[in-house]
Amino acid sequence: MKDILTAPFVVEMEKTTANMYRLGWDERNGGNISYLLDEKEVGEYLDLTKVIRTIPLGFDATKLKGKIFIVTGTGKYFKNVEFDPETNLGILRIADDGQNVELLWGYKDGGKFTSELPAHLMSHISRLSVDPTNRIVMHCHPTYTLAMNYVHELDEKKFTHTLWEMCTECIVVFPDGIGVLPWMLCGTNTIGEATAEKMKEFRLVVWGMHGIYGVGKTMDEAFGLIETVEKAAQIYMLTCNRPRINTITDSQLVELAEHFGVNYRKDFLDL
Ligand code: 2HA
Ligand code: ZN
Repeated sequence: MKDILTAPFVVEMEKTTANMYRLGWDERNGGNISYLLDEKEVGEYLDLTKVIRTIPLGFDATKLKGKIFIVTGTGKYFKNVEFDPETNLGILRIADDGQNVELLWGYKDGGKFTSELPAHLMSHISRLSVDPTNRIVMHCHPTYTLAMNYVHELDEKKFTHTLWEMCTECIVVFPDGIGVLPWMLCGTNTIGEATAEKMKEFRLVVWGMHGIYGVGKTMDEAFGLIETVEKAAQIYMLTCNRPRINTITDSQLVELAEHFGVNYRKDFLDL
């Protein structure tokens, strides 16, 4: 058996959480990541018949039964993951009854998965239904995106359109736009269900006045989506109090989308 601490997916979780922390997206215990793993690959590092603990889920995840995820722990700080992955992360398998998870590694101090696991697993179910290669669900509190939530209408079309105007590459990176939820109580099945509904349509979902979710086939895709939104939101926040002299027009946005061959939300433009 290989050493789990050398597993690429553990190292990737360490590097990503450290990176997000240093970007200021994950203060204190803010943010969470879940990463769908390949069973065969995990089997090289862990005895998959050895379950450390069974933990109740509090919702039905039958559609994911048998699937294995590495997930950040509840109350844990992203800044600490790289120094103590076995306490701050857990590897869990969705039990056959869909009501529990089987802990295979981690949460060493008796801890458990993030409080946002409903939103994560329900989002995995949604994304897998539209993209069977999706693996990552990432949540964080990026500063400018959050700031923008207080001064910009929380409307999907308007929010997306404003961000598309802020950097030339935005419409190419997230042509599918951004789903927006109003402020809702976090850590609940209700916000999980609402997020998952949006995830059928979007790879990015803003939680009003809380943060953002990004998904992808890889850590780079999920991270890159959020990073691009955050950059655009920063430009917006740096310019929104000043007269706008120049902008990227809707016809230029179309030109970009057509040149790069992306399937963009035409209804998010005013043509
Ligand atoms: O886990 O970000 O949404 C901390 C959070 C809750
Ligand atoms: Zn949060």
